Amino acid sequence: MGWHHRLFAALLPGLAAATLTQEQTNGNSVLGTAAAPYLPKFLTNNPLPHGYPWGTLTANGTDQYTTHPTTGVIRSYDFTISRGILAPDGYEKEMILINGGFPGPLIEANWGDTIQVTVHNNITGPEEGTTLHWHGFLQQGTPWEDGVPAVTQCPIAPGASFTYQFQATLYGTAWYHSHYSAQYGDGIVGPIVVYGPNEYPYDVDVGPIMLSDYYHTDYLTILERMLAPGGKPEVLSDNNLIQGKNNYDCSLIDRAEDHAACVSDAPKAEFFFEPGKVHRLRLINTGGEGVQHFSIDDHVLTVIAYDFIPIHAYQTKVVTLGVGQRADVLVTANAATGANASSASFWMRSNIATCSTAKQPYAMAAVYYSGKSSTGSPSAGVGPGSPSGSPPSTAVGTSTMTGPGGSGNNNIDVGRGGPESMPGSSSGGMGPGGGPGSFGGFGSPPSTSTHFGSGNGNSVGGVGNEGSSVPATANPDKPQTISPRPTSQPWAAGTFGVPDSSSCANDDLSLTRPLYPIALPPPSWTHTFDIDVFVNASNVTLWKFDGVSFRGDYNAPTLLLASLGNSSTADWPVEWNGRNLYTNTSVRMIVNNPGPSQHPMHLHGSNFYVLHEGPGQWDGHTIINPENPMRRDVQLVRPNGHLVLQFDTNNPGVWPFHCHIAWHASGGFLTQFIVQPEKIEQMNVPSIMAQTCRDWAAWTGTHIPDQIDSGL
Ligand SMILES: [Cu+2]
Repeated sequence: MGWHHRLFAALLPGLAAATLTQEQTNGNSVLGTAAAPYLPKFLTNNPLPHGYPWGTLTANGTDQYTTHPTTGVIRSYDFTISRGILAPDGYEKEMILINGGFPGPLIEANWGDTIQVTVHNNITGPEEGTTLHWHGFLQQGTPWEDGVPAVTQCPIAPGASFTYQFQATLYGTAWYHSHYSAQYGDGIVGPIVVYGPNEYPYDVDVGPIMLSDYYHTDYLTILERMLAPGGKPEVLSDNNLIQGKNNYDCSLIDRAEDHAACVSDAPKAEFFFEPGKVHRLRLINTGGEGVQHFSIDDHVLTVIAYDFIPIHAYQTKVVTLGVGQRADVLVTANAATGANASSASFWMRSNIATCSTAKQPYAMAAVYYSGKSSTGSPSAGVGPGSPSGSPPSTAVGTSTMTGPGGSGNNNIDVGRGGPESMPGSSSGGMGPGGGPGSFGGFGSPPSTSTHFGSGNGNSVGGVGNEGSSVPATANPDKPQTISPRPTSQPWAAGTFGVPDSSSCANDDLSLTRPLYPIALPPPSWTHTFDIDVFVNASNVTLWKFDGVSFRGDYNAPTLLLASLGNSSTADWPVEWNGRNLYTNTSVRMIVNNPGPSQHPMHLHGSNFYVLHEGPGQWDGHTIINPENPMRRDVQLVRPNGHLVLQFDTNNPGVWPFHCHIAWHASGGFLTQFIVQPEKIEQMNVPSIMAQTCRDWAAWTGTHIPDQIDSGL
């Protein structure tokens, strides 16, 4: 219990019904606040042949599976994973955090760079193993870097470190998460952006926007209840977050059972648009179960990529994302024009009302047209020109991007830090050396900074500005920084309007075509994978996939066994649910879902082709766009429906294929493929993999790991 101190007691002594600071809600993360920077078009500390890290390669002219740049640049990150207490939605939760923040740090790289992340497992009180999985990365030639315990590695033992290193051969938007049990539900998640060529121009990269259902109960307790005799396989989420933020009505808590501290007025996330400009938003469903329906009031979304696949752009009012899926969308800030546009604001929404087991399915965040240069606190009039603060509300965004060198022409040479650092935007931007945390323009009344705390470097800019206007009673819609808060209405008013699309499937496959076309090859093997839920002899409800309920052995990673020549699945325990694909070239998978819940199906090591999806059973021959079928790494199979996928078995390794709902994977919903076993045997597996297993074996020699689930 040493780590188990109370956040509010420690940080908010005697404070009643106050607004929480960013440090209290999200720790060291600044995502979803004014302090989060816009992203550049690419990182410039690279070789730049022909002006770009990727030279002359293009999105629509490059087969990314065979051609990618190799820059030789290594992007290094250092992650320390440890327990901590935060209140992302106002409810105090014991979490497991990366570098003290939720969400975890943003990883950035250019296409062709090598990403290197050293992970220190400092989880104590109690100790646990961990691994990190780099979702969407193909790990060609480095299958042991995939971060799946019991498959590609032994867990990183408590006190030990492990350095992942892999190349970004695809580009776009992705994320990382712990793949150890359902551990990422306690906070081990973060975004990844890989910059690459764009077919569709934009002005401002708003960066990752993480959409996530959220559970007040720690993952291990959830699993213990779910996997108890007589337990139910469905888990109800408590809230829905955008960028790890939302608020929660603490009066909903059953105080007879739950004594956690809770403040109802936790701030929502905030994003900043520039009037008239085109913005790129990188949406990621980082949740445990929920299907997110994302929209922005009064703004049409142009989808330009799904997962790591650039597609022919199409427009929609709502984007549907199952767990693990990403969408890159362009949004033009044209819903308010004229002199007052820069004071306009709108709600961003993400709903999990119709396809998910959610107690509170509505996530909202504020979008301000004030731009970023005025971020800190627009109503306080920040900026070099107003060091002592202008009268409240007069300076909102007026200084934003009015210079001749605004973000409209930054297609080529945007440096780190984004548009506000552009030469030419100095009329409104921070001066040289002036980050959002360094200005002194707190022009608001003295009371604003009383709860701000001294020396809180994370709660930069606007966080301090709102305290003055916090009403005595909590306002659940109150944003963190700025007034006026949005008053916009959802696209179709009413509970089940457009933002609550009743679809539990992804958008129509005929709408989505990859920019670089690849025709569907003939399958060398076709197999039907049935989804089944059953009650075992101990009265525990589990999942079966392809006839088996998976359970892995942390001490015997299958990839490492295969590298030693043990790839005969007949010799493996049945519950490893392994399948050797031998010399297959392309495997077709028909997934049948006879149940009432959707499942986001995720394949490691390859992007699959999506051949067909729909209700009931496949007719056995209809394929959507066979000359250029959609490719992805996650695709929803709808309730009482089918999904037909196919992947080329050209990446040697052992690759899981599973439902990405954390609770379903824990319940055994996973299979694994051995791809090109003879090539695996020829690979030189780094000796650190064996050492990691020795460290894990040593730790488990004196500790009994609490593997109550499948392990994944
Ligand atoms: Cu599932």
